Amino acid sequence: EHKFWKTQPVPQFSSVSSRGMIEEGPIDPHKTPAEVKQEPGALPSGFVWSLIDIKNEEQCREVYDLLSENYVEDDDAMFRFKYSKEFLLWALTAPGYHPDWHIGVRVQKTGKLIAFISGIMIELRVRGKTFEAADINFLCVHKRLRSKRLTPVLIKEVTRRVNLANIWQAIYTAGVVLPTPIGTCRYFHRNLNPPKLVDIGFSPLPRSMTIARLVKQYSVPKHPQIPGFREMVQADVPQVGNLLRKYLAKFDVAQTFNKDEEVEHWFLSGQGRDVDGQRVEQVVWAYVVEDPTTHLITDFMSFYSLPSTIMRHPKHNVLNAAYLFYYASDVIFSAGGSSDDAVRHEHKAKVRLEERLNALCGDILTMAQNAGFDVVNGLTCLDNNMFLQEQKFGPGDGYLNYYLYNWACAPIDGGQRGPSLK
Ligand code: YNC
Ligand code: MG
Repeated sequence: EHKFWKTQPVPQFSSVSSRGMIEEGPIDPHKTPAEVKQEPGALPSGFVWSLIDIKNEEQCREVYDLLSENYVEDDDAMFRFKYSKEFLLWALTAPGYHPDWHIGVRVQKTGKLIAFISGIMIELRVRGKTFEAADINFLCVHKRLRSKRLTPVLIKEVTRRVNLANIWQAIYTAGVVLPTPIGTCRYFHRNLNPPKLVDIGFSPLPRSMTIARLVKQYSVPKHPQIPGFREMVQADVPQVGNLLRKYLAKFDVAQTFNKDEEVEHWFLSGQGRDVDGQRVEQVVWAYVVEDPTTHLITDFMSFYSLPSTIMRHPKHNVLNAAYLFYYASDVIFSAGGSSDDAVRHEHKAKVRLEERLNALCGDILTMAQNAGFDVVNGLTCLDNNMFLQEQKFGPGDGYLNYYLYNWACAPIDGGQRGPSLK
């Protein structure tokens, strides 16, 4: 069982019961980059390592093609993620990224790309400790080469390259259960296009329901309702950065977003500008609320576009899905007070935050609808539980497990961490 994972510095399932009193920190002591193997590991014969320059259009297309055909599918093999080239570029070139953490495997003879794994560098805080970590994503092996133990080779190679940069921790998410999740989030789905979602089998049509009634039930206002709600612009970056850092401080696990450059990258780049007359797909949408009197930014919310291929349908090929991403509000609520006064104060803050997040999410649904999305997906992360049900998101079949590499840590509740790019 878990021939590979049992050799890795991750908590093993058997040690879970003792995690209550865990000392949080590295599982293996850190080495120095000089102690790391300087050569890539061996691949099965006929295959070669190939670093991918994701900024090169042709190479980006190769990764796109590999993922479009071979990446994550749902359990019923109805849908498969279809990340756009623009998304890959956005996700893999965040400030501080290492080009040599974008790792491909090719068939030696033909040059065909048949596997990929990637990491980017982020600053991560887990409870009271902050450190640099690799955020690992887009692990993919071509369907015809599955079950040949290529995955451990890919993971060891990305680990080696991360260690060469003197980084010894990683964070990653996966639908599969491996040793050992720090926590699990569930996917929720907000229907914006009932006729299509019913037609493709994404949403059921309850027997007592008609499409017309579903349409009515899921209709959203044509225009945003919050006074001062508008698209985020460049000049908002410092304020949004401060708001986001403050907001994320209350969660147990979060990327720190210490630099405004990161805020700019994650929320303002990939906004679908025309390049040399060529239309570029928009990846991320970000909005703020500017207080009409003080002109201060009081709230911020974002989503990204991640379509799925609809695998066997005569009429529809693509499900246009938006995913809730980061948000923040200047209403800070975190439970834990002990005095009566503190508890009363917390309760008020909680109610105010619930109101704000519901209003924000409502306007986000409007914007997503206007941008042509069929569905908005969200995880039970951050404070999403405060508004998912009220905004008519329904629970889905999918779960996402969160993992840390080489970091022992007590379990983390779903509502105690940030979203993910999957
Ligand atoms: C997975 N998703 O358990 P054991 S998520 C990690 N993440 O090992 P083989 C996985 N490990 O159990 P296949 C994994 N899926 O024997 C499987 N494994 O110890 C483990 N799917 O390898 C598995 N993308 O090559 C087993 O399996 C071993 O041919 C078996 O390939 C698996 O990006 C896969 O879902 C997932 O492309 C590549 O099925 C393939 O089945 C595929 O024989 C569709 O592998 C796409 C898909 C995964 C998306 C993601 C996060 C990846 C995290 C990797 C771990 C990073 C660790 C930290 C490294 C840096 C450290 C520092 C510092
Ligand atoms: Mg394999």
